[in-house]
Amino acid sequence: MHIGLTVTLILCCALSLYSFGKRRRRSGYLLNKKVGFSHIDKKMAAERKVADGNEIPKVLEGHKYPAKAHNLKVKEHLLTRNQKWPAKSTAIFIAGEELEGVKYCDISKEFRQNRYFYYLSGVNLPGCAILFNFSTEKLTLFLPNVDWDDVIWSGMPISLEEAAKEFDVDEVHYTDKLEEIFGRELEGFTVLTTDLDNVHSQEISQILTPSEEDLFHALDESRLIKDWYEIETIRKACEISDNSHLAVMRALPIELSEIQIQAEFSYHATRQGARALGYDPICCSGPACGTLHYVKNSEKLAGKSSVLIDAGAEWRNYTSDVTRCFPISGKFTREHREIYETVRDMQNQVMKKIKPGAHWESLHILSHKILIRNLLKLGIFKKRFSEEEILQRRASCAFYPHGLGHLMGLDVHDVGGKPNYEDPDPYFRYLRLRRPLQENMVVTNEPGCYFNEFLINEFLNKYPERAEVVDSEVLKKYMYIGGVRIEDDILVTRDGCQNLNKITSDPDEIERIVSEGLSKAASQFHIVI
Ligand SMILES: *[C@@H]1O[C@H](CO)[C@@H](O)[C@H](O)[C@H]1NC(C)=O
Ligand SMILES: CC(=O)N[C@H]1CO[C@H](CO)[C@@H](O)[C@@H]1O
Ligand SMILES: [Mn+2]
Repeated sequence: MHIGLTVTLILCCALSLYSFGKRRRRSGYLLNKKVGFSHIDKKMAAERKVADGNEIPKVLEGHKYPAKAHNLKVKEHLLTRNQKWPAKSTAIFIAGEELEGVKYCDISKEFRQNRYFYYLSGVNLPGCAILFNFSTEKLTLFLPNVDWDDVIWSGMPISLEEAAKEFDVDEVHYTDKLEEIFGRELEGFTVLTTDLDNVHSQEISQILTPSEEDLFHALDESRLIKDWYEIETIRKACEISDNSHLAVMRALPIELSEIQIQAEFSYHATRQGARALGYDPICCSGPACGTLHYVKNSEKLAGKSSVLIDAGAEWRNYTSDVTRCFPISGKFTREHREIYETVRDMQNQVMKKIKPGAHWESLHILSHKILIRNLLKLGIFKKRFSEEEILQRRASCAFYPHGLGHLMGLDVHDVGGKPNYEDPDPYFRYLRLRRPLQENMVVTNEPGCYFNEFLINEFLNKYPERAEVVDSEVLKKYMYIGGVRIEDDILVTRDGCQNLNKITSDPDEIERIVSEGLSKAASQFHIVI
């Protein structure tokens, strides 16, 4: 195991023991073999802290979302990229998302703020716009005009004064001031914008320069490297996910189907203040675990042995992205355990190599090599072929067709990764991060190993030179597992990395957690039905 991780585990363990007597623990469980799960469980039952849905991490208290700093970063990237944009006459403008109605009725679709807009403003309200003047470095927020009909139903909107206090901006106006300000104060300016989708004034549309590649480049390069505020926000999202994954693992008596796994996760995430999940959760069992983006979540667990859940809470618009696998019976079957250990080996070996300067492509290939080494040991790959030979033939992509991981932040697959989905090499086609790591990137480390008829046909059987290296008799024995993926969110630090997730991936520990849960009656869980 990674040194940093071990130290964190030991530290947290010591801290939590200390706090039993002194005060309540702040966050969820950090599980450690030496303490023993039952011991923690009993203690926790007696002293359990009830989640506070409004809690914010201490470090973030009293701080605004750093919108101004984000605008300055974008400005710097833009000016460095292209001399064409002089600071004295360039500005950026983005109109944020609006509430969108559902056809033929009077409810709205769930609001999801434009991530570029949020990055530059920290504002989650619909119908706003933001203007940043490179010359004065003044950041102006425009709130939607007050719609008095709307006040009847929704109450008073935020006032100009309140908005100026809440957000990190220099000035706040209503949108009815937009044309005047554009006409009077931006003469001779190039005003760059991402798109004109929510710009309703003809006059303003004509002034704006949409879709400029340099602007997207600057925005993406800025979002690529997270500042301390973003890191702490992501850390909170991760903590919520850790607790929710733990809840799922220990609630099998009330999880009879995949949808109830999803229910358990969402319920616990919401209780802790996550107003949304970062993406549709993938909850699968048995052979369905082999479908990479399975979102049906509709099968029963009965008769299966494996579960895979890939779900991440979103907190203040920053997401987490975590995958765990466990045995439904509380005990891994032999094959399931073998594949689990294989994937864990892949993840651990990669973890040791994550640091600034490391090439993600090389780490991705490293994870393939470890997969091949393990599948050779299991006899799935025939022993007369060398590791290098199997790699050259691209045979392992039949079991591990996706990338090692991706950037994560405001979006689950965050911007700036420079993927090439046209890459003819199947090892790299789905790799979403194609550049060296830098300090304060947040990436997922999520290797996997799958047994899926479609993948096997597509990536193996269509290529005789690949099919040749696989022992199909041995392979058959593993099909029922479907697949295993282990995924954690990793912060690249100055000289290494930090795992932002604390939920255990140790198979013994997982067996213990699942078994503890199974030893309870359904009536011991908080359910009415
Ligand atoms: C932008 O900067 C220019 C030049 O300094 C200034 O004249 C103008 O008033 C500013 N406009 C806005 C909207 O901040
Ligand atoms: C879905 C979600 O978490 N949205 C949040 C985005 O950020 C704002 C402000 O920080 C929150 O109010 C939203 O709930
Ligand atoms: Mn992921």
